[in-house]
Amino acid sequence: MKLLVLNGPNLNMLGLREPDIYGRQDYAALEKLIYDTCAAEGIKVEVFQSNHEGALVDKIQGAYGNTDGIVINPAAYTHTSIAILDALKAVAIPAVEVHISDVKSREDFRQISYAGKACVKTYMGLGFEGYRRAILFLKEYLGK
Ligand code: CA2
Repeated sequence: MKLLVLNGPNLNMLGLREPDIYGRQDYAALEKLIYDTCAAEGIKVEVFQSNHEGALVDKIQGAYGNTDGIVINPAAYTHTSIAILDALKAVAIPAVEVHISDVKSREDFRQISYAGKACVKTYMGLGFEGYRRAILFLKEYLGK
């Protein structure tokens, strides 16, 4: 079983600012949690972060035919990117949306999730734990 974990713009800045919203741990700690979770579950994983919408679209397209599931936190592109939604629909790989913060209780402009429309499940407001839950969910969902 192979998963792709995608993180969108500014998530590489984790731990540097806004700790009340995103916590104190940095991006390297998030990557470690993902790699450790997947190793413990016998899952192959690629983790990719980009500040560029097209790079995320390219990565989703590149997963076609070689990846069983996608975990995606599109960050701000969640609320704007029909391109990421279309890419997820195009590859039709089961995807789970993750948000570190509780987006539902934040600003109006964060209330729409385009990527979420192509996802089988969403975890939000659980901090980094949301990524671990998403990985475990996909393992169960994919029956592997
Ligand atoms: O809660 C989430 O995971 C978000 O996807 C994070 C995005 C935000 O635009 C979404 O609405 C919700 C923002 C990521 C920016 O991360 C930062 C990290 C450190 C300092 C400032 C921002």
